[in-house]
Amino acid sequence: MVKCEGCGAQIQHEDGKKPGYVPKDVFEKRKAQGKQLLCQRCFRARHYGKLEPVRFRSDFSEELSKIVDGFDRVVWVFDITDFEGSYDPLLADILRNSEKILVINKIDLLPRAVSVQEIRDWVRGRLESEKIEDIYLTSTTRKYGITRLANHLSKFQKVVFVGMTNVGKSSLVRALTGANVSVTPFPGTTMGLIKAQMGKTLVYDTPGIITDHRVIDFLPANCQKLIVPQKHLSRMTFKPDNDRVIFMGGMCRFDFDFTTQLLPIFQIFASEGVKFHMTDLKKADELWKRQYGKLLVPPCTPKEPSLESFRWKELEFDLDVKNELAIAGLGWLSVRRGPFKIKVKIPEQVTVRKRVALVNPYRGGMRDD
Ligand SMILES: Nc1nc2c(ncn2[C@@H]2O[C@H](COP(=O)(O)OP(=O)(O)OP(=O)(O)O)[C@@H](O)[C@H]2O)c(=O)[nH]1
Ligand SMILES: [Mg+2]
Repeated sequence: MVKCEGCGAQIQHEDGKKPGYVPKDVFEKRKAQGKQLLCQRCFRARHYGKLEPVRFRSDFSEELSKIVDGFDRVVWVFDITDFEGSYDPLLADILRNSEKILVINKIDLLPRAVSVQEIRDWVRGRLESEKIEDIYLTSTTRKYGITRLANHLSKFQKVVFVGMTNVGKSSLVRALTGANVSVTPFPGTTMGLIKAQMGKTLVYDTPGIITDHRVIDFLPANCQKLIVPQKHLSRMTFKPDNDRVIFMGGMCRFDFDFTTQLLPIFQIFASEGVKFHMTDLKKADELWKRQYGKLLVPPCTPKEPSLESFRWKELEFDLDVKNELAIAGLGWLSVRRGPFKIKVKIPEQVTVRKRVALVNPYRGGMRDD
């Protein structure tokens, strides 16, 4: 079986809409020239920055549960900017009995004042019930933590990188092994198991586990690219009155309720592609309808997906200093002055969680960097 060396999909020449497609003549030509064997989708993603949807996006979790015992170590990868979106109980269950280490990736995107130790302690606290051998913090873009991770993994013969889509598994495999696997800002890039080598250690990349509990999971590929943070997280401070409404794009609306004299203050962290908008309660409904997918991004267009296509849930939280409210696949709100009540309106499937603050508001941690 010949596999695409970028995404691991089985190469086929019959159906352009299925994974692994490449026209036979193109494939033979690349092979004869000794070039890397890529499917059309990987080729286009790399050269034109486009990811084409494939009709059959099969879920890898079932296959993973069958093969996971065959590895000496499982490397469970998380994206620190989307911890809620990176944790999936189904995947945790599959990995329950595996010897595993955790890699917390993309730490370059956090404010620099958050120390490595703080991140590590916070993650340990969040995953108290999981049996984890060790935690490694990495940034593939800054080459941070890669050598330490390589040293640890070199003790084993066969390791596998697993996690949700887009957390940076392929970027890590690439950084560790030099293999030219496909890395793109679109979730769902890797389509099959890919074997690479780091010294004597075999390192396997896998397709990400697909979910529908992150905001990005509902967006078409071109919009996902805009909403997945690449180089920076944007951060905005708000001090809303009671009759204000804040939109975090068109797919997340905050309403408030507080009786305290001091107005609450909080910051919202998200990708630069997410557009915030504060408005009066009286104008909010109309603005939402009119600007959804226009001023209020994501989504990137009013129709993909439309406001009417979602079932919306409304959740209420009591927030205070040292709390954050995380919206999976979108960003999080960090309280600087409270207490206050917040109502969140969001598509039914999206995970929203009140959590202990990752970014501590008391520790000069808010300087812009
Ligand atoms: N800022 C930052 N971006 C990163 C880092 N690691 C990966 N990325 C970006 O995250 C996106 C996804 O990376 P991939 O390596 O393709 O993620 P993956 O987990 O293999 O994704 P799937 O194959 O879809 O499951 C790409 O745009 C990467 O450039 C990092 O350490 N910092
Ligand atoms: Mg990948």
